[in-house]
Amino acid sequence: MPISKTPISIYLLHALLLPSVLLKCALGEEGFCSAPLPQKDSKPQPLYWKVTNPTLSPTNLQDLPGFTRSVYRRDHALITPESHVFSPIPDWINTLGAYLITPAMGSHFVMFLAKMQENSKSALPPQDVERFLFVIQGSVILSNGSATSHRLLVDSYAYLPANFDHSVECHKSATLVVFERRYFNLENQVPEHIVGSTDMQPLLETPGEIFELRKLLPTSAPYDFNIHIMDFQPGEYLNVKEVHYNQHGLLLLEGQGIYRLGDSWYPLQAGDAIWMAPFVPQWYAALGKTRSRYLLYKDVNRNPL
Ligand code: UGY
Ligand code: MN
Repeated sequence: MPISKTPISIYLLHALLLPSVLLKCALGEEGFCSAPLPQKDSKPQPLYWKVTNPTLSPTNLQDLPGFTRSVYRRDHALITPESHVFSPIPDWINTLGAYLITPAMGSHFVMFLAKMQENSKSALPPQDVERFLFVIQGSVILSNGSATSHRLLVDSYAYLPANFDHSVECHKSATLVVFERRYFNLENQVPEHIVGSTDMQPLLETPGEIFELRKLLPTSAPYDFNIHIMDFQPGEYLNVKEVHYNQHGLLLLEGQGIYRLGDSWYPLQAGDAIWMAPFVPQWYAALGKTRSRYLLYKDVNRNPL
C-alpha cells in the first residue's frame, strides 16, 4: 500500500478549517442549515392575519403540482387554503365566495368565506334561513331594516335571525366567514338579532378541560346553534376524545396543531377549515409557539329526533 505523501501541514489546515465550515453550515445565513429559524415579523400583524396569509401559503404550494392537504371523507373534510375556489356569490354585489361546507357533504348548514371588495353588498339568505357572520379581515357596515347600522371590525360578529331584513356593505375590502342554516323553529321561542365581538364575551367554565371557551350566542332555547371560540396554548389538548350527535364547522383562526378526525391525524394551520359529521371521533392538540384559536359551529338545543 502506498503511503500518503500529504504533508502534515495540509492535515493541520483541514483540522483548523473544519470546525469553522461546520459552524458556518450549522448557522447558515439565518440560523441553521436544514431548519431555518422562523423570521421574526418586523411589525405586528393584525389579529387573524394568518387566516388569509397562512405559513404554508397557496403561493408556496404552486411549485408542488397536484399537492393539497385537503381531504374529503364520508364523515369529515379538511379544506385547506390552496384548494379554495372563489366565485361570485349569487345576488351579492362585488363579492367572491368559497363554500367550504354545504349539505352536499351531509351537513345541515353552509359555511363559506366571503371576500367583499370595494363597494360590495350582501344579499339576504333564502326564506327561513338564519345567518351568522364573523369578520376575519377588514371591516363592514351592517344595516338593518330599522336604519340602525353597526361597523363590524375584525373579531366582531352578527347573528341575523331567519327572515330578518339586513344588509352588509363594504367600502374597501373585508373577509367574512358566514354560516347559514334553515332555522329549527320551536313554539314561543324567538331569537333576537345580535351584534358582538369575541373579546367582550366572558370565559366560560370547561370542567375537566384546560382550553379557554367563549360562546358568541346566548345558550337559551331560541338559538338552534352556537359559535364557540376555543383557545389552546401550545401543548394543550382536548381532554375528551369527543364523539357526539352534533355537527361542527371549524375555522382555525390562529396557530397550529394536530386534529384527529376518525382514524386520521391532520396537521393544521390558521386558515384551515374542517367539517365534522355527527359522531366522528374528534380530538385536537395545539403545537407550535403561539396560541391556537378556532371558531366552531355547533348545533344545540334541539331534539335530534
Ligand atoms: O363543544 C364541542 O363539541 C367541542 N369541544 N368540539 C371540538 O372542539 N371538536
Ligand atoms: Mn365537538
